Amino acid sequence: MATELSTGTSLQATDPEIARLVEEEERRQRETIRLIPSENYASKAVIEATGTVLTNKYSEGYPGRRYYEGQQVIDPIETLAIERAERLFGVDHANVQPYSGSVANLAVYLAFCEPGDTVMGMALPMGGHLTHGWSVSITGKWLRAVQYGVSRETGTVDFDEVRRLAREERPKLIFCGGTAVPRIIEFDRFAEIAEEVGAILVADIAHIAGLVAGGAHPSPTPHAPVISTTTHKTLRGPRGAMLMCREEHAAAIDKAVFPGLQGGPHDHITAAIAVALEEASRPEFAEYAHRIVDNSRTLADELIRRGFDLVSGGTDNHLILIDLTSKEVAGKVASQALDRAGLETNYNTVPFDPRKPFDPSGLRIGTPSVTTRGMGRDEMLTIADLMDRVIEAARAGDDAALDRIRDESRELATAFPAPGIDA
Ligand code: DSN
Repeated sequence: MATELSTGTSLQATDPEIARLVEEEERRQRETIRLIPSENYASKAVIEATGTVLTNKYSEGYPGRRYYEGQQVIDPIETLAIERAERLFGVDHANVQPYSGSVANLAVYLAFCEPGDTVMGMALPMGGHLTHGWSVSITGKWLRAVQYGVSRETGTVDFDEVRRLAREERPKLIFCGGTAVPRIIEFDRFAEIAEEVGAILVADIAHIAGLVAGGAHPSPTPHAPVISTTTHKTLRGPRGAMLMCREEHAAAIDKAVFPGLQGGPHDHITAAIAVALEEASRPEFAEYAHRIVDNSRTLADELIRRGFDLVSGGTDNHLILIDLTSKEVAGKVASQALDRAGLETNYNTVPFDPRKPFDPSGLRIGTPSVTTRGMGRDEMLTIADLMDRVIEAARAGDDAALDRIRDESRELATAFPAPGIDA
């Protein structure tokens, strides 16, 4: 049955080629079970805000202090976004202008460091982020980055190593958080170490911002003077980022974002961030955040029952990191087979991975998107079953089986409308 697609008639008339591709992506998103833990479905309201005339405006500066005229509407929009962020996360100050999480993190370095200064973060293959000082990133090239990891036994942050490195290296900044961390981030323990060595603790909550907002993960606010986040992952906003901090750091953070790193903010995105923050302040969002974690635990338990080996032995949040070594399938082969079968994941390194980053042992999955679609316990059990069969088919090189599973996953996906697409 044909489904009505949301691409506007103007786009279709002006650029049918792009319109067709957007429609194709819309259909792909509708029919696929999305398990990439950093992705989500923004609401129709958020998507609408991004597609407005606000994209036409320049507004370098901050509300009340701009370098362009005509800010009668932009100022209240940005002020609303700031106030909503401050209220939702209980922080003194928010800056909603960073274009992305990477730029937000760069602004933190610019605010507090000189080139060559020592900083500390979790190593990328251990679950950290490129911008936490990994060697190929500017943050690993222009700063002296010391990297901590997880314990080989538990797969969780090795706080003895964090403390030892911090005492030896005396970093200016310590980043906590990451992109493949399936457990609670213990902000209090990081804060204790940062305080002992005189470092500023930066909590990168990009992955878990929605869980924090909804009370499904402890808040970094009492412990971290600086908080960095993207807005489009569990927080379910548009693609963008925010920096939040204590009052004493507000001027340095603002100056680092603009004029330090960026020019004009993307006002259409600022408006959409404001909408997402309003949505995230509602009781139903808190329920959503808790359901993400419930679903993640159900999926993890079922995968373990089926013989999958999970880093750290399970999950406390939205994310599951699978070490496929025991299944005798490489992460990339598995993720490509899953994609063919209609389950979207990404291959990922696992801690102490003997394989290369472009062909690692792991698979990273998560439940924010499927939870947004309204899936629950029964569907998590079905997804574990589909994944299990896909991995088996991938090992056997059975493409026909993958294509049969594709029909099942399409049926499951389309039974749960995705906000912003089907609404
Ligand atoms: N690319 C993001 C993720 O997938 O986790 C991190 O920046």
